[in-house]
This record gives sequence, structure tokens and C-alpha cells, in this order.
Amino acid sequence: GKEKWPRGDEKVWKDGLRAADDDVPSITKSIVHHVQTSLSRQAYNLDDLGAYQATALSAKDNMLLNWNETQLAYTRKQPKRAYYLCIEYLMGRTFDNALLNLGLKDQYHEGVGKLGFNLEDLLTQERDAALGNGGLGRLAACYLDSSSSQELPVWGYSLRYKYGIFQQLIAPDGSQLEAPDPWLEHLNPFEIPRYDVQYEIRFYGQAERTADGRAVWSGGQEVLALAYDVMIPGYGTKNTNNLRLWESKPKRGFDLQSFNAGDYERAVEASNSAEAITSVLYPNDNTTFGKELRLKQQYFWTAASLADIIRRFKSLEKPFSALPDYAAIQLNDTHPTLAIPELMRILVDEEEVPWNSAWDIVTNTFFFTNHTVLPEALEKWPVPLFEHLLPRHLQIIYDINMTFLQSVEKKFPGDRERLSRMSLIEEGFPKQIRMAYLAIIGSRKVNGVAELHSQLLKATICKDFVEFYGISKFGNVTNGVTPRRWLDQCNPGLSALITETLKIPKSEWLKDLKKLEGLIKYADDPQFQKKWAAVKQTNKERLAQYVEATLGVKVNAKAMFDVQVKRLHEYKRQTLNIFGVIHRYFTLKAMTPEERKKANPRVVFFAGKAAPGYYIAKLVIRLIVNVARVVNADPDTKDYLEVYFLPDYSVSLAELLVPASNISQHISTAGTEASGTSNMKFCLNGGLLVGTVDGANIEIGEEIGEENVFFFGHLTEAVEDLRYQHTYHPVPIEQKCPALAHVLNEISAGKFGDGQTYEPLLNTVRHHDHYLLTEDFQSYIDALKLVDEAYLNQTTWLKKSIITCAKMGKFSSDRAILDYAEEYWSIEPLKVE
Ligand code: GL2
Repeated sequence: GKEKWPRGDEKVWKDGLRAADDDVPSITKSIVHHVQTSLSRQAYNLDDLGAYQATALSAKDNMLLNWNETQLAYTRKQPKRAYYLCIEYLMGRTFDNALLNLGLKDQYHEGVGKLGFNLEDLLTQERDAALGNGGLGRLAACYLDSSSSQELPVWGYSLRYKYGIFQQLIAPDGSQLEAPDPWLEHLNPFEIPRYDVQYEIRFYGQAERTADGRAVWSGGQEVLALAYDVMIPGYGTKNTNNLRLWESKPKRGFDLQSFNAGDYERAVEASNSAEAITSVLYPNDNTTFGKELRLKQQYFWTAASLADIIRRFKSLEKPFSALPDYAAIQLNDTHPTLAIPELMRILVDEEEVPWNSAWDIVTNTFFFTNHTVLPEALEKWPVPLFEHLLPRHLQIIYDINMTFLQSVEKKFPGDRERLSRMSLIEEGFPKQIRMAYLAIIGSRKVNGVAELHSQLLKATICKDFVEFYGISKFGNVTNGVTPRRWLDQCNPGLSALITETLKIPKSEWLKDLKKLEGLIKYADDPQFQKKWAAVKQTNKERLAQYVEATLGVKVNAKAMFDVQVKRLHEYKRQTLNIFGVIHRYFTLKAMTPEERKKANPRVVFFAGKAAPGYYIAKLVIRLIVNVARVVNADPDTKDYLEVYFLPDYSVSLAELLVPASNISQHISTAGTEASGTSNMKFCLNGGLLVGTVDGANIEIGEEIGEENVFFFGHLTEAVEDLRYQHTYHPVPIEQKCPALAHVLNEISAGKFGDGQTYEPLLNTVRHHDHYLLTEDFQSYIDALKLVDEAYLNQTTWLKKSIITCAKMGKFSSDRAILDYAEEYWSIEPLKVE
């Protein structure tokens, strides 16, 4: 705005400005203040939940001061900004992270103590913000932490789902049950509703042309998008970025006409349908679910976000051609691809920018990251459904496609096959819109999330586009994880040991993770090894306590902890793991008690959710639970093998599991896991990796040395050929892999409950074996044997563990976000003073 500010007396304004409450007396004062005012409670009726809320509100005030200054600095200095559009943000809990990033945890600990509460108890009162399914959503959360910590002007945009990822319950027979996740049931201290930021979003209706040839989209349903802001505090800096979440609301409360006619149900129908848009997160990971409501979510979110971005840009009073100098928009996977036709619509229909200029602006503003090559995850929308919901956008997509195909024809004259391969519209009944292609042609650059994945992209989904645009449009940014949450916060013991050993402030290595290499020179030091081992032991006992408290069983914390936690998916091969466990159980059973004493005791942990409609994945859970039931009850093997399925995997549970692993498993069929990010978290915490030559496992091996990783299995290059063999020259499993055949037969025979139940699962392995379990089983068992042998020698094991952690610097999400900032978005850090 041009008017003078502040209004009124500047001095009064200045006197009113608050400083952060960063000493203990001010902190206790602010907590008590929130108890009294925000909660309207008092000391006599304050429980842990109330104390948590008041304390969190006090911390939020501190964050808000930084947030305000950050936004003011951005507004004043007008830097180019990046916008990260991701339909999922798997944030987990906020409070602990906020205190650590603000550098106020000790003060709050003391202050809360003075008020008669224990900070650690209050922290567990917070519910996870579980607005995501798995790796893709958690990656977005790590990137926000890094963007604030690295002082980059980045905002996230997503949806404020009323219900996050479902709660997982395990029935007595082992099957997964789903319950809603009403995470907003209580006050959420960390969000700010912005009643002043609302946009109208249209669906359905008609797209028509006026006499002068302009397109107008009218009629249909209009709903309101209301902004909620979530502050993202940087570590050791004032910079506090924003995550803006949209909530859908009815535009006119309810339909007054029906109301007046006494038809109250009809009157609220429209309002219910508006609210439904942001009511629940779709629980599918790595698979599309072609429902109209999902498409509505995608458009609602991208349209509101773009309206917001454009409004901010317009306040700069620059010509539209300057948009790419002020905004970079990252399309995280294809879910926000509608932003491309939507920006075209705004520019061409509303701002009267000529089509070609508009397309120039678009293709210099957007960037696209692909997160998977799995065919079932490639988004395609049926044209009839799309046309019904977004008639104008379909016209725009057709126009984009026509111009694009003309340029392809020019470069490859007469190549009709190529035109039909590259078209945005896939022929068929019905025709479908290929969202990945739209994202590719509408973006400045395209990247994958690990070296192998980016190579595969260029060889498969993007092949024709590489030939058309040239290779330089296609890049790689290997994923990363934030060491603040995934080391300092979840493993305070290790963090303290590292700081003490490196003899530099924690803030230095946490923001420059390569500094961990300073640990290498202590890798052989017996004193250091002893401390290193003690930290791991403490973390294992902490996990054991959790398991006892939740499942009521005592875990042998002296045994090796072997962890596989991730979404249940056939490609991730939890089946390989559980079949390996069964094989191990049979092997132990067959031993004499004397022989058994030489075995390496092992506790195997599984956790992860299956999409509610994913039948085979649910069977895998059921099998794991029933194997656990049988194995854990067997006195012959009990001291050597325990198996647990921990229900309701979450970010908070990961924070307990990750620091407690001796080994973790990342065993996808080669070429299927784009990157994986928990592999990075486990290794950063000194857990060794058992894995296939896939995704980021490969780069972890390159960094830490292959001698420190337990690799096994066929390579990506072999997969296609093996699958061909399986289809055209199948060899019976008894012949191919007798050990595995024995495992399957015992399951069928009812060793782990009714064998019939598992037949559909077992048949996926017996026939076709798309994920190549029969091909990898033996080398998997061999790898696990090597693990046992290596674990027997604790000195060399600890050395591996220390070196693994020390060489993980590359996998900080700070490195990844800086890579995006420099190579893609062209944005620079802006330090808030
Ligand atoms: C994923 C990939 O499967 C996973 O390998 C990758 O680490 C993450 C983040 O890039 O993205 N793709 C995807 O759709 N989900 C993922 O976790 N859900």
C-alpha cells in the first residue's frame, strides 16, 4: 500500500512492541497469563493437557514475533520467493521442535518445572499433525525446517485436513482396522486462522466465449478457501517461514431459499458439500485414487494458493512478465499440476495477457519434482470427469496440447507414434489427461529424488521429453532429512556426545552436517566406542519401555534391534522380511539348545499402515502379527527371536524407533523405491543398513563405504529381464528357491493360523512374482547371516556405526533445499535481523 504507516503515534506503536520471553521469569509469567486468559483456567484445575496448551501458546507468541519480523523483511526487501506446493505435510509434533529451534528448551524446562509440571510429559500431550501418508509428506516437512534454518524465503501451501491419516488399530486376528484421526478435537496452539485471507473457488459451471472472443467461466458451485498459517521456526535464526493451509467453507452459510421453505436438510446440503473438500486426507501412498473429491481437493488447493501468490505479486506493481523474477513455484509430484492451466486461466482470461506471453511466464515459474516411477502412481484424470468439474481448464489443456504437439511435429516431422506417445491426452474409453506430461511441459525444470531415480525417469517417463527438450531440463536433487528433528530432537544423548566430541557448538554441526566427519578419528577409540554404545543402549531401553507400556510385553533390549518401518507396499517387500523371519525361526527350531546359544539374539520390529483398500498389504500385516504371536510364545526360541508389529506408525513413533535400531531394512525391488528417506534417518543415528541397490541406499553406500552397508539382491538392470522370464518361462518356486518354498508351504499348512487366509498373498509370490522375492530371497538370507557375524564383533560393529553417522552429512535436507534454491528457484537467503 501507498498510505503512511503506522497510523497514529509511532512512539505508542514502538512502545507496544514486545520482545521475546526468553528468560525463565518472563516465560513462567507468560504461561500463567495464557492459563488465565487464553484458556480461562487456574492453577487448581490445570491438568497436563491444559499446561501443555498454555505452554505451547507461550512458545507460539515467541515464534509469532519472529514470524512477523520475517514477513516484514520479505515485504520490504521484495526478494524472489519460492512456493512449495505439496498436498501432504507430515509435520508430526511441533512443540519440542519449536523449543529446540528457538533455543529455549532449557528455559521452558525450568519454567514449567517451577509451575509444578514436567516438560517431557507436556510434550507428549501434543497430537501429531499427520497430514500426510509417508515419505513424500515427511520430505516436505523437512524441507520447510531447512528453508527457515537456511534463511530462504520459502512458503509451503497445502490443505488443512480436518482428519489426518487414519489411526491404525490391530484386531485380535491381526487385521488392520481404521479409525478417524480427529487431531483438531482440542485447541491447536500452533495455527493462526486468517479471516482476512479468503478466496472464492469455483467448480462445475459453464465455459463460454463472449462476443469479443474472451473466455468466461461462470455458474456452478462456489466455495470459500480460508487460510490458516503455521509458523515454521528456523534453527538458530529468527527466520520463521510460513505453511499456509486452506480450509473449505460454504460461501453463503446455507441456502436461504430452502431454509425459508422449511427444507432445513436441503438448506445445509450445499454447506456440507463445501466443507467436505478439506475434511479428510486420502490415505493412498504411491497410488492414485481417481475420485472426484480428490480432484476437487487438488483444484481447491492450487487455485487458492495461486490466487494468494498472484495477489502478493500484484502488490509489487510489476508487469506480469516479471512474475518468474519474483516467484518460483515447486510442483511436488503431479498433485498440484492444475496450477499450470489455472495460471494460464488467470493470465489469459482475467488479466488479458496474450496466450504465448502467458505460456512463457508459466514455463518460467513452475518446477516439477517426480517422486515415483511406479505406474500405479501416475496420475491420469478421465476427460469426462474433468470436463464436468473444470470445463475451462479442459479447454486450456487442449490448447496447450495443440501448440505443444505442433512443435513436436516440427521437430520430428511425420512421427505419428511419437505424437500419440507425447500427447497430454491418452486415447481410450474414456480419454485420460496425463498429468505428469502436463507438469513436464509446463515447468522450467524437472527432477527426480535420487541419482538412480532421476536416471530411470530420463530413460522411461521422460524419455521422449528428453529427446524433445534436451537433457538440461532434467536434473536430480537427492532427498535429505532435517538433522534437527532426526538427530538432535529424537536422540539427545547422541547429539550431546557428538557435541562433546567435536568440541564445537551444537549449532555449528547441526547446520553444517559435513562436520560430523570430525567423528571419524574417534571411530577406533575404545572410550568413545563405549559411550557410543551406551547411547544406543539407552535408546533401545526407551523403546522397550514404550512397547511394554503400549503392548504390555517385555522386550529383550540386549538383543540386536532390527527395524523395518514404512508404509505397507508390495514393492517395499515387508513380505521378504517376514518370510526371512519365518526362515530364521525354523532354523533356530531345528538347532539343539547348545547350537542355539551361538545364535545372535534378534528383535524384529515392524510398523506401518496399509491403504484401507489395499487387500494384499493388509494380509501382510495380518501375517506379521500372527507370526509374532507364534514365535514370541515359543520357549525354545524366545531368547533368540522376538517379532513385534507396533500399531499406528507415526512421526512420533519414528522418533522413538530411529535412534534405537542396530540395523534397519530398506529392501525394495531394485528400481522401485525412488529414494527412501528413513534409510537416511537410521544411518544418521548410527544404525546400519540392510538394503537393496535401490534409491538413496546407493548414495548412502557411496558416502559411507560399501563395506559398512549390507547390500544384497539383483540390480535394476536385471529386473526387466527377470520379470520377462517369470512371465514366459516360469520355474516352479520349489526349484527356484526351496528355502522360500518351504516357508510358503508352512504358512499354507496353517503354522501361523488359518493357511487359507494367506493364499492370495502367497500366490503373488508363487505366480508372476512381480517383485522378485524368489530371485532375492537367498541373497537376502545370506546378507542377514553376514549381519549376525558382524554383530558378534562389537568393536568392528561400533566402528561401522560411528563411520556411518560421521559420513551422512550429504543427506541433510539443508543441502537439498540449497540445491533447489540455487539450481532451480534462483532464490537467495535473506537473514532476518
Ligand atoms: C515417495 C517415494 O516412494 C519415496 O521413495 C521417496 O523417498 C519420497 C520422497 O521423495 O517420495 N513417492 C511417493 O509417492 N511417496 C513417497 O514416499 N508417498
